[in-house]
Amino acid sequence: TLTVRDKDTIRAFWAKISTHAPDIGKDALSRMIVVYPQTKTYFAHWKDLSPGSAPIKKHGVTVMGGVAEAVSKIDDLTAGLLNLSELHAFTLRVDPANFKVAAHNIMVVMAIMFPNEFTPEVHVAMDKFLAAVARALAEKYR
Ligand code: HNI
Repeated sequence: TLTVRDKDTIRAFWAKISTHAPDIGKDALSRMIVVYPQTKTYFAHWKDLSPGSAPIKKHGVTVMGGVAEAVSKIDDLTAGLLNLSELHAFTLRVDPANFKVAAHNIMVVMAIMFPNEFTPEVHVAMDKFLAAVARALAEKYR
């Protein structure tokens, strides 16, 4: 569970980096598709799946918008992300194992882009937070 301190750490880190969210999303999605090619199947309808392509850039903004929403609903992620969970479960049918993959890629990019801000304390709080987001997104699968 996220402690009060974890939540403060996430909010403070997010406040520092959120203006760069579109770049984080673009790089994280680009990496996810290259390093975990099984995730490509969900985006097969896009014309260009190469790193940094227009649809990747656009969807990076969308996904990080979801992360921003999660930060704002950090006290009740299950309720806060219910609609997003329903969408991924019933409409998109994304294998929930991939939420962990997405979380990992987002953290890798955060660490690269913000080496000084991404301290071990931020790292552990972010790991816990994104795991909680992944659990909340998987809620509607069962
Ligand atoms: Ni995800 C659409 C957020 C992980 C595949 N996704 C969205 C939308 C948001 C979002 C927000 C847009 C919703 C809407 O249209 O109302 N996705 C998130 C978040 C995570 C995540 C916050 C995890 C951190 N999504 C994943 C993963 C996959 C995924 C791991 C597949 C590998 N998502 C999709 C697809 C769409 C999508 C596919 C629709 C895209 C499109 O172009 O139609």
